[in-house]
Amino acid sequence: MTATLANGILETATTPFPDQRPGTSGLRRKTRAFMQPRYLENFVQAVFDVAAADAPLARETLVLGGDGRYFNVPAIQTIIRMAIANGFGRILVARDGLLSTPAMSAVIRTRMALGGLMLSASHNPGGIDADFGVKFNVRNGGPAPEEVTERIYRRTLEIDRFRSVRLADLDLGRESDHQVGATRVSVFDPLADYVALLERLFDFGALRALFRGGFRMCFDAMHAVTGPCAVHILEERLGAAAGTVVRAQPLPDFGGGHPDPNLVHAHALVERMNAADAPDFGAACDGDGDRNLILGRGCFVSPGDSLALIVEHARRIPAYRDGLAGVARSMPTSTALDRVAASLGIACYETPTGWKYFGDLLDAGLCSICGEESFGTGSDHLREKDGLWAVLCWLSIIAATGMTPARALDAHWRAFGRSYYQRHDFEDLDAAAAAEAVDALRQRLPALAAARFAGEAVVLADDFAYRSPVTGATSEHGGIRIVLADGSRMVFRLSGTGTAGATLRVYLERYRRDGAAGDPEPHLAPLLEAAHALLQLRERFGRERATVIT
Ligand code: G16
Repeated sequence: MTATLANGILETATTPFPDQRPGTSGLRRKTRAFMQPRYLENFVQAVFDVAAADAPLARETLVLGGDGRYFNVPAIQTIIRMAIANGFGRILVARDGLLSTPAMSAVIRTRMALGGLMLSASHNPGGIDADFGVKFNVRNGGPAPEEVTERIYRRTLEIDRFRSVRLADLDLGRESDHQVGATRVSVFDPLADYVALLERLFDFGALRALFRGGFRMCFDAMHAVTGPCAVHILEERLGAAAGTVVRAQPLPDFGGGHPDPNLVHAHALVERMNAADAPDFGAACDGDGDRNLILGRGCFVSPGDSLALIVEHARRIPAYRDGLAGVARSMPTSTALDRVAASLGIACYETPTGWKYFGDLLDAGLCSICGEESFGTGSDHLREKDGLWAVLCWLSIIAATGMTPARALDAHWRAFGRSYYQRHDFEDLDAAAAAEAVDALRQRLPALAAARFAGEAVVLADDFAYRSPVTGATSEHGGIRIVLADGSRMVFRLSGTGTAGATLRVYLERYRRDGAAGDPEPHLAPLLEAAHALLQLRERFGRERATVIT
């Protein structure tokens, strides 16, 4: 039932959906779930109610955009009407509704907005039968912290009405300004703030010289949101050859692909980088542009190594010339970063999985660069991970050192040793059975403290808990970790970004001081065997092998 209030605002009665608790990064569900009546509206109204409890919205700006997946534009039009009805002073909508997650963070920070709603399910596929998501970013440009997402969730459980206005769809195809009642709605250029920021961080002149010297790269935009920005920066600004960016046009179904920049889903790029006439450098970004994949000729740079190398060479990049305050990684991420941090004499923080946990460290100036095993790297220039930033870091390292990615990796492993690392994902498990498997392992932790695996004694067996050194906020159940005497680790946790069933992630790391190039698999085999036995993957789920290994 919808009532028209005296001021023309429409108020529609609703009832709660019980499943609107945000996961690792916002609320992700099947597209059809979001398309059912009131589902999107309930969640967005809950976000607005929580925001309004903290600040009068009339003086605030809301940024809106998405990664272009199916349902992006209709959802944006709905949210514009709701944001007007909820009394925002200003709404900034990205042209064509296309905004990457890092660009969203940049715009929030530059325009001093209250925050933004980012419509994306990240690297998950798009389409009416695929995935959709909504993420709320706060004033610092980063994902809402757990305390805020919990308040939003609690609000979704009691919501009984949402607000909207009668308004025709806005033309998002060109930059424009509209006054609707007390709200100014502006359609803005999604590249401007973000590109200007990157230009301040990097030496574009040096990167132009690299391409002028004949350097060749291939960037796979995976038909997702980074395409236009990558063409602009790499081809138009830095002079990379036309056609350097492939699959550049954002499509609602990502061209039928899975916009996840890893060895499995970016296989066309991987094949190209393994071919005889491969370019010097390859990279890809995901659906919303915050993840990155880094490749050299016949060489994959794992996310943990990429993070460690960027930190090792950070002083070669103008923005980090004066050194780093500290660094951070999520707990399951390889400890390669810790060794570089120790050599630089800076702190290395270990946080739960989720970019939101880096926010207060960055805000407090404790951390300059951070990253995760899930192909995310970023710095204090934003409060989100940033795929193109990572690509420009690597181009800067290559330009400054003259090393190929393979040589840079070799030099790194010689200096620091190597963390052989893999993540094994067991997807589409029954959610209750997966939770039970992890619970059963948790119960066994005290006994495991005295066990041995792969010939090494266990030195730590716990369920990761975190306390922010800045705010004191705590977070529990970050993953079960079993650390061995030689520094090897097995970590087990359930993904918080899936939309159906459960994905069990098994992270394996084995450190070798004399580690060198080569496949990590044989080095990790004893840990993999132990992990299978610990979780009884065959007995419980009939699984012999992971669905995806990265
Ligand atoms: C999100 C978060 C990341 C996290 C990743 C995987 O990335 O922002 O911090 O590492 O999910 O989370 P999980 O292991 O719980 O699935 P994105 O790129 O999907 O937004």
